[in-house]
Amino acid sequence: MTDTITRYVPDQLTRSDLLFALLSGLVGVAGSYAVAGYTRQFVVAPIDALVVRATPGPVVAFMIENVGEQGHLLHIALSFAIAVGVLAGTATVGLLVARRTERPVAGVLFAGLLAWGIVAAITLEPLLALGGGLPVALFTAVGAAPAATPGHDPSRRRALVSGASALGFVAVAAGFGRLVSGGSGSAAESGGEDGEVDEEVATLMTEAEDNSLDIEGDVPGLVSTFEEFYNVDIAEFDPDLSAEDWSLTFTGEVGEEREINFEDLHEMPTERRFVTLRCVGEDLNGHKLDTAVWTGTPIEPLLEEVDPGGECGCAMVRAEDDYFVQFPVEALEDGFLAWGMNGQSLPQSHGYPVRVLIPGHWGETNVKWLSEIELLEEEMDGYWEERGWHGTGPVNTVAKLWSDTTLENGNMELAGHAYAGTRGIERVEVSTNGGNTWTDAELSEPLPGEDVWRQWRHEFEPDESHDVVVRAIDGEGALQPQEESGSFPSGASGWVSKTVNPMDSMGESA
Ligand SMILES: Nc1nc2c(c(=O)[nH]1)N[C@H]1C(S)=C(S)[C@@H](COP(=O)(O)O)O[C@H]1N2
Ligand SMILES: [Mo]
Repeated sequence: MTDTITRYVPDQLTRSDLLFALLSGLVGVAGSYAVAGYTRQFVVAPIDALVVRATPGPVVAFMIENVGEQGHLLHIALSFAIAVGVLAGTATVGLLVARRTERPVAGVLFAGLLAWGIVAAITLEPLLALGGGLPVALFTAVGAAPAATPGHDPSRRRALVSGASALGFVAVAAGFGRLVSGGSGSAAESGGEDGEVDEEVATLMTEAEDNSLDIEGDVPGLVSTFEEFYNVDIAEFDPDLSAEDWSLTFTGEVGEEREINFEDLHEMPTERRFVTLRCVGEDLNGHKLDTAVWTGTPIEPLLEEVDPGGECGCAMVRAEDDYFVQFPVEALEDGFLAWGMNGQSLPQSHGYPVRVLIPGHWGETNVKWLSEIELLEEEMDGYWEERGWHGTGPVNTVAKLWSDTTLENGNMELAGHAYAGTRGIERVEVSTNGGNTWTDAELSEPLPGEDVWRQWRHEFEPDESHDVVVRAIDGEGALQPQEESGSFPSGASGWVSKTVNPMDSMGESA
């Protein structure tokens, strides 16, 4: 007979403590997701931004060229792991405090406060940070609760039950978080949902449809839909801005600093323009090339008002996601501040509420979530240039071979788009014999605007297999260079080629 039941409180961390710490980290991240959704207020978001910024340039370039879109998955997985690790760390410290002071409550409070503080500090959302802090405190409490009897260690059963409830919590939190981010009515959903397309845009969209060639194969039209339009972001989490709070400042070497808001912008003369964007990082025959009808206002009058100075005649354009790119004021003067896309407000992923469009230059100059235009004294590297890219200049000329299809009449149809920035496209030539002879392809009528792609199509009677090559001639009469290079650092070059066979009629282009 024992007279008293002494409580068994180890003062070292046990293996099950570490398990509880890990569970705490998991539920902390899940809790943060439950209240914030997949937004910038989610604890993983700022960590991901840091990871992205800390990744060395050559690694980023390698990922873009070789891993492509899946590269995002890698850094987001790493960021998740870091978030779980950090919150598990706070629980570990809490459990240590509980053991050492023999006061579980102190440990739990410590862990909860620390977790809340860290989430609040990195997301700058003290209230939403409770979503991360409370679950950590809860699971630390379960882990810190003293076992009832010596010798009989119930931690295993407790761990099992807690593990199961943690999983349950994560699942519920995930469902809830999806509701929050899906139903927040944030800018993410504003594109395409805020009503009527104005008449001028509608006319342009109709013109684009009328000009589109009759292509049997799977080739996008002359205007890309929101779903089709490619996306390149430095961060996984887009800034979630409101038009009312948005402003643009002109700073640095200016005669007069100036700040304009969304209303000011709308009072400027409004224009609608077709503009094509192409990413310097895309493969030669890749699909990071798209066109929209944009609504906005020219930058030049605004620039004139601030009276830009500075030795280099160059500007750093900055954005709310800490993106920055530097290029000549001369290019900026031709630019456009856009708040509309295909007749809707900009979707969040394309820069809501305001983005820059620079005609004829690589995609990276088209700054989304614009915040500041700084006139510089001397040239500085932008975000991508720091990572070795040369992507601020004019685009390379390219003719894409996006489809080869055997038609019902037995003929073969080749089709795609061609783009040369502000030089324009004058001709697309197709060879079906490996470049021995060339034929002009059918071209879509040019759309209004100085920076718009064209569609091309070519139909021929195939024998067996054909080595198809396509090349464009730009509006200045220059032939698309034949010399091949990868996209890094200054854009892919060469002629797109593919062996096509009428037998495998469903053939897809390389
Ligand atoms: N603020 C910001 N602007 C940005 C980027 C970015 O990551 N952040 N990416 C740039 C790059 S590399 C390209 S190719 C285009 C892509 O624009 P889209 O996502 O609207 O197609 O935006 C450019 N503007
Ligand atoms: Mo890009």
